[in-house]
Amino acid sequence: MTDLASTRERALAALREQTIELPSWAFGNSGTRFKVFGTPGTPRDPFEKISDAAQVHAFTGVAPRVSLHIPWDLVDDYEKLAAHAADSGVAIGMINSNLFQDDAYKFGSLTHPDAQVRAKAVAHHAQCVDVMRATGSKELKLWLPDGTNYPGQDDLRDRQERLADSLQQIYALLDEDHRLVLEYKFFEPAFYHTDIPDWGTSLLHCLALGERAKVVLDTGHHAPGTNIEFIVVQLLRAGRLGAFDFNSRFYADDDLMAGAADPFQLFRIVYEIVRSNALAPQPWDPAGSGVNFMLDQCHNVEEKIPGQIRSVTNIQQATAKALLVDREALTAAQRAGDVLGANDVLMDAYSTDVRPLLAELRESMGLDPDPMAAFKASGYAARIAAERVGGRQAGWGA
Ligand code: PSV
Ligand code: MN
Ligand code: MN
Repeated sequence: MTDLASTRERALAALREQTIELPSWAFGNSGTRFKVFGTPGTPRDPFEKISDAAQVHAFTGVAPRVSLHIPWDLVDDYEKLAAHAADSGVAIGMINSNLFQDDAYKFGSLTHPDAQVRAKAVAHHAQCVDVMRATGSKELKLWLPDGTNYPGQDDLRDRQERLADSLQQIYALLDEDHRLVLEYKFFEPAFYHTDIPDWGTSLLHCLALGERAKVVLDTGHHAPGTNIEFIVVQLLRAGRLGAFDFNSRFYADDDLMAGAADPFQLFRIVYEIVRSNALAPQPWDPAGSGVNFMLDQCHNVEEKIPGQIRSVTNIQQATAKALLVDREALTAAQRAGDVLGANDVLMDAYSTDVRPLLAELRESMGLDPDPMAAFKASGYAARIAAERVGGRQAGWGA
C-alpha cells in the first residue's frame, strides 16, 4: 500500500500543473436547430469572448488558454487580440478551422471531387496558420464534416486519397514548432458514411503526415457504449493523442458540460492519462506526447461562464480521483488475479470526496476555494448583462 500522505501531496502537485483549454464558442449564444436562446451579457465580439474566458481562469487558476474558431472569431488584428488575451491573463490556444459552413462544401471539403473546392479548403488553412503566427498559437485543429448520405453517392476510396493529399498540403503549411491535430466523429452531418469516422482513420492519416500530427478525441463523437478509455490507451501507446475535446453526451454529439452525464467515464479516461504519465501540460514539444485538455461545449440553457467553471472543476475532480488511485495496490491485486480486490482499489479512489482536496489546492494557489460562489459574488455577470447589448450566436454571428 502506498503512503496516503505522499499520494495526496503528489496529487496536489499534479493538479497544480494541470491546464484546461476553453473554446471561444462556449461563450457565445448557442442552441439546437429548433431555437437559440439568448443570454444577457453574451459577448459581441472575440475580444469579449476572451474577457469571459479569462474569468474562468481567474476563478479556477487552471484554464489559461482560449481556443479560437476561424472565421467565427474573425478580427482585423490578431496581434491585438493576443495582446488583449495576455492583458486578461490568458493566451490563445488552438486554432480551429471551419469546413462546414460554406455552400461550396455541400459534397465535401478536403475530400470534394472538385480540385478547386479542395484548393479552397486548403487555402482556408493557410489563413488559419497566419492566425497561429500572429497569436502565438501552436496547434491547428481540424474537424471534417465530410461524408455522404447514400451508398454510391461518391467513391469511398477516392475520397480517402483526396483527403490524404489535402492533409499533406495543410501539413506542409505548418512551421516547425506547430502541430496539426485531427478530430474524428462517427456520424453527422453525413449519415451514410463519414470520411474520418473513428480514431483508426484519424491515426492512419496522422501517421502518414508525420510526427507533428496527432489525433483529437472528442468524448461525444462515439457510438453509445464505446470504451473510450481503451482508445486513450492505444493513442497514448502510439504517442499520437494530441488533444481531448471534453464534453458530455446522453445521445449523440450533445456538447453538454464535461463530467455531467457520466463522471465515472471521465474518471476512467483520466485514470489512463495518469497511468501513462501524460497529465503534464504545456509547453510541449510539437513532436512530443503532450495532451491538450480542451473543452468543446455549448451552453444552450445554462449560464455560460459558470457552465465553463463547472466543467473545469468536474475535470479537476475526475483528475484528483484518478491521482488518488493506489497504483501499487492495484498492480498487486491485478497480478494476483484478485478481480474484486483490483476493482475495489479503483472504486475506492472514485468514491473519495475530493472536494476538500481541491479546496486546499485553490487556497494554496491564492484562489477562493469555491470558484462558482466566488464568480457569482464578483458581480461580473450583472456587469456584462448591463453593458453588452446584442450578444452573438456562438458561430454564425462571426
Ligand atoms: C462538430 O461536431 C464539432 O462539435 C466538432 O466536435 C468540432 O470540434 C467543433 O464542432 C468545433 O468545430
Ligand atoms: Mn470537438
Ligand atoms: Mn462535436
